[in-house]
Amino acid sequence: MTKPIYVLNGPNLNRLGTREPEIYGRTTLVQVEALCRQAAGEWPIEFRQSNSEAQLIDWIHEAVDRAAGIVINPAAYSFTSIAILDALKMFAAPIIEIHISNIHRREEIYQRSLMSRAATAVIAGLGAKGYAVAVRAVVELAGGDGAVMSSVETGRT
Ligand code: DHK
Repeated sequence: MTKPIYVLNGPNLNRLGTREPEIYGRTTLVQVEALCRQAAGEWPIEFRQSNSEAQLIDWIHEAVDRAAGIVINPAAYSFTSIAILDALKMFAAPIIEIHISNIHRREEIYQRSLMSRAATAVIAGLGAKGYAVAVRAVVELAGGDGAVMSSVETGRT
């Protein structure tokens, strides 16, 4: 049985499409889910969103026991939650941290993500399309048809 890829979304992302469209675009979270499922092909996806820090931690614990990889947009918790970082540190398989906006070009408060310490890689600024790239990377790192990624040594120790 192929282990699923968990795609986890943090606070306020349920409002994608209408929330600050000049920063986050018009793509809704439902459309983001469709992009992820298309990019995953046959690979099963668990796609979830919560405004709750505790809920996101519980889902990461669940992923520790049954997932092939994690794609996570922790949203504002990226900059505040050591608890989510600690949960991600328990996960041994690939983790791709994703931000729809390029956080490094934004205000100071958005520039230093704690989560990157646990991530295999970080995608920021590709808009909703970044999710498809992230899912594709996990599929390949987790043993899917790894034409591109197989030669990439993940720096995670
Ligand atoms: C989403 C958020 O909600 C913000 O708090 C982050 C991230 C950026 C995004 O670009 O997807 O700063």
